[in-house]
Amino acid sequence: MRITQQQISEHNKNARDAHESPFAFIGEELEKKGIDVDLLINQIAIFQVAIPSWALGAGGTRFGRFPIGGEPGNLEEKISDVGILHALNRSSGAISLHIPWDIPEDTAAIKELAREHDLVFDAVNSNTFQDQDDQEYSYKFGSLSHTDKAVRQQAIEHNIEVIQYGEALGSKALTVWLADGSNFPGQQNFRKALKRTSESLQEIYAELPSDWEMLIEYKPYEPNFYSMVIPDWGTSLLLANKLGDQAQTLVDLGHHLPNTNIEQIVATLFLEKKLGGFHFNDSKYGDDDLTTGSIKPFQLFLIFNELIDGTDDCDDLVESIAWMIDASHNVKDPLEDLLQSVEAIKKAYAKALLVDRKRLEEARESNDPTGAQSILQDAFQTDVRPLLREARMRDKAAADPIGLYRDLDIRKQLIEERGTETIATGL
Ligand code: AOS
Ligand code: ZN
Ligand code: ZN
Ligand code: ZN
Repeated sequence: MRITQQQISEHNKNARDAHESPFAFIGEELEKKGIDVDLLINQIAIFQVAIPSWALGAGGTRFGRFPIGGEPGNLEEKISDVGILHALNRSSGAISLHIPWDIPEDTAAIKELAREHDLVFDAVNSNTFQDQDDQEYSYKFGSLSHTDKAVRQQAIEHNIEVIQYGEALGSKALTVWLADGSNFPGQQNFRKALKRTSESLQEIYAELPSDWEMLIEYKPYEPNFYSMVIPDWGTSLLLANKLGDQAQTLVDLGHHLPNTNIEQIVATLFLEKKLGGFHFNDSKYGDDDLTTGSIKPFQLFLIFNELIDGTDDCDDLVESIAWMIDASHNVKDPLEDLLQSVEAIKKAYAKALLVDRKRLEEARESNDPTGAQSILQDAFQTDVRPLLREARMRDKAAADPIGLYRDLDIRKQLIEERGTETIATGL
């Protein structure tokens, strides 16, 4: 299943009329403010968000799973699905793999397939939160923090193997998310568990290629509900600092307790040059993994605002951070959901680019909270959709990615190709 350039240009031809006047309007408004619209569109266009291989199928909860059919059953099909997304939006040019769910049998062929879809491989993810059939020791009571050296060793070796797969594919980062923790007070010696984790990470870090990064994710709860060994950004940062320059913190937006000021965490990590990457999603309660921007779009904008505020060069910013989605879907078509997430991320980025930084800083320096708020709101309330649409059309992507996805009945075609009883490996 491939989308042709012909299908896209026909769709765009039909969309052009409705696009012209809103685009002309915002273009004029921004030029009046002294903003270079072409530069802005270019900045929007180059921003790419990696798609996690595990978000391409219907997720589910422990209560049930409702397959939607046509889900990718192997790595080739997952790459093809991300290829569909990237053809539609030219903004999802990378895939983040998960080992062992996505073991590439023939790395050369997989690399070639990705190249055909214009995709690169983003961070590779290790998995020490599940037991695999061929595995000697169980992770029931932890992995890198386990009391038994043999279990820790197995988990260390798995991570090193993941790096090797990643190297063969051209990835440049390993993301480590640990489920390790405890369910009951007294169950685990906090100090020993953290020390063992730090030592295990050290052994993995020693095998990291010199141009790689290790991204350490944190999470306050789940699957352990009393304590997690890496519960928060402070612990992640502490571990990363001990490891060295190549180790960084990864911020998954869903991994905070309610009302946490995530933008401030982001600002601090960025200041310390320790912000390695994001797992974008949204949440109402916890690690809900909902569509990015569906609940708290203002928070997303504020996060980008901090990043842009803390950098001199937005092109460098885009290059230096791993931008990934981490999501799971129960009721939506996952491909539509991912298109919405990417759009929301780029909208937040575009709005943050519009903030009048000079005036904002003046308002801050003169202690004018009303002025500062107005400046942020002015950017946040701007309808940037015509800019994103223009960026896509210039890039030969679809004016309306979900519209075209539906017009072409892509899900139906995928079901015809792969069947209705499909299960995508993943969460
Ligand atoms: C788990 O909650 C974390 O968000 C992980 O980043 C991710 O969901 C997992 O690695 C996917 O397998
Ligand atoms: Zn995550
Ligand atoms: Zn998560
Ligand atoms: Zn999540």
